[in-house]
Amino acid sequence: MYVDPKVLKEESEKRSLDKTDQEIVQKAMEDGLETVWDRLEKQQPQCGFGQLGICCNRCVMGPCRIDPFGGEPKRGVCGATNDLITARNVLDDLAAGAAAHSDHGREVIEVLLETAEGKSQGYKIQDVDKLKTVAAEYGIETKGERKETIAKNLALAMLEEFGTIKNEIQLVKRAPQKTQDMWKKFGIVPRSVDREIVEALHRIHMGVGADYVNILLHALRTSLSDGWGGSMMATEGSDILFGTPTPNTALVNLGVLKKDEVNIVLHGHNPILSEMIVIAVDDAELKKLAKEKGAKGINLVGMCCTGNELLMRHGIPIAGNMLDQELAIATGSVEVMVIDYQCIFPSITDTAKCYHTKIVSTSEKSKVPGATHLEFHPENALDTAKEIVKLAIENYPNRDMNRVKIPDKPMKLMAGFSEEAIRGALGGTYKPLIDAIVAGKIRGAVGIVGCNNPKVKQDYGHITLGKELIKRDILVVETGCAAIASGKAGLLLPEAASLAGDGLRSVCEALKIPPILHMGSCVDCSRILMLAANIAKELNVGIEDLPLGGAAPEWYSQKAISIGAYFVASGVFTVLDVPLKVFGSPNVVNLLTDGLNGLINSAFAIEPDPVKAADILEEVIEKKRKGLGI
Ligand code: BF8
Repeated sequence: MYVDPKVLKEESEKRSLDKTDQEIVQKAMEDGLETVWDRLEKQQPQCGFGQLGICCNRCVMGPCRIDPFGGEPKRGVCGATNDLITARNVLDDLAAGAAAHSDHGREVIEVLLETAEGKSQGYKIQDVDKLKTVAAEYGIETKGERKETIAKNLALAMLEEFGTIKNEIQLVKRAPQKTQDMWKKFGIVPRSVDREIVEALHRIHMGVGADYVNILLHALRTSLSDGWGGSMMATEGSDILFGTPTPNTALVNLGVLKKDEVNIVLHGHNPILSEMIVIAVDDAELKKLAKEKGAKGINLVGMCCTGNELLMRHGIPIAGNMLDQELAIATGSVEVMVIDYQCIFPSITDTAKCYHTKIVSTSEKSKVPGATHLEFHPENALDTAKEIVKLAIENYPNRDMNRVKIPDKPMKLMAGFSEEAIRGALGGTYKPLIDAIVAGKIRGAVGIVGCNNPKVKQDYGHITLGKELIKRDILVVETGCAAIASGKAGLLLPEAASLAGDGLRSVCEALKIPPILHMGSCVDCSRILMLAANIAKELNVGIEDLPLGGAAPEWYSQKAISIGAYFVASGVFTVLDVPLKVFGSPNVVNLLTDGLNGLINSAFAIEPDPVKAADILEEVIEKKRKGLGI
């Protein structure tokens, strides 16, 4: 389809910051492919009541909406006010996000159990040290026990964390005592993962309480059950099964796809699927089959957070972040995109139809019309993984080479900075980092996390904020699509230290590390919590006392609300650049951005401009430094 080159250029530059992405945005437009940006445009203008959080579609007396200018209607049919409707909507979104992370965590622990019992296929317990450390936290005997026995007992204890009468999640005890005391004082210690999520759904039902503050306090408790519960178990269980990440180098952007190899893109979240595909592509017979079909080899690349999992542990190349899923297909070079769940566009099979790409869905929870469904179960995981790889190889001859366009410059990056790896690089203690912070070489640290959102130019928020912070000698740690954005922009390389202030640069140069550290997938925000907790414990303070901040510059997902909330509830001041849907309730806005300070010494800010967001974060960090007397 002919599109004016000027329009192509302007539109692609409006949609994405990265040159390689822009190249494929242009190809997608020329191919006449409908993408997320087109769909966003077709939705304009979006519902103002929805954006303000004051529409309620919870029961069939409604749907209701409140007049945002103070006129009528002031209440829904049931009598709910703008404050209540907004707070319930926030809790609803947050609970969905916490559920998504935690259900992913549960599946990892179930595989750990089946592996311990010898019932799974292809999995092994790889980090025995971590297995023993975590088991000891649960009071499980490790001395002289077989690793399988320890793993079984640990998996059973962790499954207990999901929905029982235990009444307190074990891993919450990893937080500094002062932070735990604060949670106790305000009644937000999470009791179990499922309990908080179910109670959240109960509380948003019509007629269950009308106090927006009480609802939002439960939102904090639910988020803590994710951060210190479901997500943390996902991270720990995955490390035990697949290894705790250590620093490595790899490649990123759509240029990791190959012109002459079978390209398989792994998209979604859970490493229990992607790790098996990693093993399968190494199979000698499948490699031979690929050659027979005319390909030089099999090229496995990641996307979104399952891509981050593979990148962190194996240095497997990553094709991009959330807004790259359609663009990867638009290169015309993808034989199979394997999906599990979360962040996968429901229209992805329609996108694939424009090329030869097959979408393979693998989770019983996440079926997509038009996809080939090869359901993944731990008992025959490797067989299924091989079947998927074979399908991709057999699809290679269907590729139309005339429609292939792959950017030719993948970017190098460094990843693999687990909390253990960072501590290890510092000599087993955070003292050198603390000394650098006390000396003012590093003013503090900020966790930039979360997604892409087509309402923001792809990667612009992440990159602008990241660069602003490092320039101000603030160390940045990242997860999720934020980290992939930084990778594409070359900020995850030690050389990027040249963009940092003098103090941070000198530290990065001495340690040969980038000024922005990739700490993993979204569930690995739990690694950021552990980093903060362990530093706080060395200083004998609470997390809320540390010169730290959080930011989600391009978030879109309910999961990001949960992450933001558990950062704030854990004492990390957090800036959201894309507004939460709360502005229809000044009371809710005040509570989240100010009132929480009085309760938990931390709060949210909402600031769409990433430079101004950096100003806010710097101010908070300097205030916390003052509080610590440094
Ligand atoms: O799992 S992949 S779009 S939701 S940041 Fe955001 Fe990206 Fe999704 Fe977190 Ni990860």
